[in-house]
Amino acid sequence: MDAELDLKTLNDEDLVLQMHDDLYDGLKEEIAEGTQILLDRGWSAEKVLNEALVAGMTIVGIDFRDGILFVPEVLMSANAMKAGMELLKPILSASGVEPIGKMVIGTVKGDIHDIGKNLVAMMMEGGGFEVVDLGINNPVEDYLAALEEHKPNILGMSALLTTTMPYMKVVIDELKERGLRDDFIVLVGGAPLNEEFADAIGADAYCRDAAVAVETAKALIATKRAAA
Ligand code: B1M
Repeated sequence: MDAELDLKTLNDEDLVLQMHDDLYDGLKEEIAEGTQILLDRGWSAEKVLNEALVAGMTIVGIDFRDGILFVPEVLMSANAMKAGMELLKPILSASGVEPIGKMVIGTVKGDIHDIGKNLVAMMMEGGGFEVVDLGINNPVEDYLAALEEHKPNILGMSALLTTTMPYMKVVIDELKERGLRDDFIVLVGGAPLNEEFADAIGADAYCRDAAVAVETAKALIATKRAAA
């Protein structure tokens, strides 16, 4: 008979490994508990995020690619990851300073992946930006309406599929067509993208991860303000 494992009894290293297993198994409550234990032990939110959650999701991604895990299981892993992220959100998004700029961000049409986009939104808030999150599966009309309504400095787009990443160009081309392209800094990100792709579609920059998104946003806003 299996005795229930008390996560608190594990040392940091074993707890992180256990969390990778729990993420793989889609165990939401255990992931929330493990996240809280690491925070209580003095781990920074970034360290918990990268070493326990993102690293665990990378293992899930490999087995998903190799046909060992399927959509329902990966959805459970994603939900477990979100339970951990909920606890990190207040820490990552606390900046306490006047917003230095505004960003509208959304995952493009046809794409429902939102974990990375949510992380970018949290880290941007933590970096002092106001963020308007459009969620997933956004057609060009949604981006245009949000840009019109919120008048941000930055448009951020996320895509996780090779089949949906070209849609970013549809959005940028529409901005050009309407003479609006230069009104916004356009940042793009998502696992299948790279710098050449961002250049080819006419974005201002590709952001490898959420931390790079914050740095890039700050740098490009400063340059734009200096030039104005
Ligand atoms: Co999807 N999926 N998925 N999936 N899924 C991938 C992306 C895949 C690489 C898995 C694989 O085969 N190894 C593969 C894509 C292959 C390809 O196109 N080349 C894939 C596939 C094929 C699919 C389906 C087609 C599967 C199917 O139905 N047969 C399907 C498509 C659904 C759709 O969108 N229409 C599908 C579905 C799903 C789930 C619903 C089950 C679930 C999503 C749940 C959710 O998001 N709520 C899911 C998941 C979880 C994944 C993996 C395993 C993990 C993605 C993730 O959350 N990573 C993924 C494998 C992988 O990427 N390793 C996979 C963690 C996250 C923190 O990283 O999203 O890269 P990431 O975000 C980073 C950076 O990329 C960057 O910063 C983030 C934080 O550091 N970033 C930005 C992201 N967006 C940014 C925007 C910016 C800046 C930076 O704007 C400024």
